[in-house]
Amino acid sequence: MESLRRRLRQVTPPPVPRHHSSFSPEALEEARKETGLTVSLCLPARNEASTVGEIVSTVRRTLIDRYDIIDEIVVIDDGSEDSTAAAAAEAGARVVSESSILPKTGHGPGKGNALWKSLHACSGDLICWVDADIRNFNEHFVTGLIGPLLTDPTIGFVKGFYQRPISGEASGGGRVTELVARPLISLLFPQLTQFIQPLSGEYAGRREILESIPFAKGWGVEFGLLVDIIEKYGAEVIAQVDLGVREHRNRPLDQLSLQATAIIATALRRVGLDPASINEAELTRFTADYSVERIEIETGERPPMQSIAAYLDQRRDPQF
Ligand SMILES: Nc1nc2c(ncn2[C@@H]2O[C@H](COP(=O)(O)OP(=O)(O)O)[C@@H](O)[C@H]2O)c(=O)[nH]1
Ligand SMILES: [Mg+2]
Repeated sequence: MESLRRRLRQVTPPPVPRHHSSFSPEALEEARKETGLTVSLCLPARNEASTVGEIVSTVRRTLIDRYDIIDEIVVIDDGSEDSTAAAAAEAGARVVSESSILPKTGHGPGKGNALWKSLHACSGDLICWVDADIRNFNEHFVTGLIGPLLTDPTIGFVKGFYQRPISGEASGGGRVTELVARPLISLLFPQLTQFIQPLSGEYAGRREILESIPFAKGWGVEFGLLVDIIEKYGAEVIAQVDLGVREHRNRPLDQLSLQATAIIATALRRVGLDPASINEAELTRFTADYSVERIEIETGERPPMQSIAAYLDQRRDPQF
């Protein structure tokens, strides 16, 4: 483990952060013509009927109808029980259910699993992921994230960061980031310390990179992607972009324990420990009346998409 830490300390730092306003829609339209790159916007969504439609219609109006920047908007719906699918389709997204994508690989819940499957469901050279519960969405979330990829060939992945208000206060959101991710990073993954919001749910990447790394199926996906991309390609391929302020659904503390457990499992796996070998990845919570709750945590991982034959067949198909 000591040698791993020493090796990871030697990585080159990521580039200096940029601001979303440095990527105007006009400049991106131009860059797209020059590069010929296609762009997919993808939203993983589970019961997000109240926000998904507004996000999709904003992107459609501004980055498809007004400017020619995005080729498709894809919503990966995971058995939503509300009207997520209808709201997204009505606003102009292609809605794909998680279970219909690569069915032979099995299906199941988890944001990371939905993102992994989206590599197969989306056609773009660049894929931009945005959470579907953003309440103050504006198209600059997307232009900021794809800007560095369209304008700088040395950049392979772009991580968003922002201020995180909570309960009427300007900051204080991102509790799992402060209490779990930052301590873990400081202790074991110093190569990630320069990432301002390592768990941000908004990021974009080049397909060649995204298909070459594993995806944690659950809440560990953001942590795993950063560690794995740095290890394989170096921190210098990751740009960070300031997206301003982001508001989303804030979870109660007891639900954050589940996310924290999944992130710790992803991190432990990357220092060589299989979390399933410790406690089968459960969160156990006793209450005052001594009743016990055991909640299973998704700690599984999907292999690099480029190892999936059906994916490679589809990519090779000239019709695609
Ligand atoms: N398709 C799919 N999306 C999911 C799943 N779990 C979460 N999401 C979506 O992933 C995004 C982030 O989830 P969210 O609950 O906001 O996580 P938080 O911001 O970390 O509390 C949202 O758009 C969710 O709807 C899932 O199992 N499947
Ligand atoms: Mg959220």
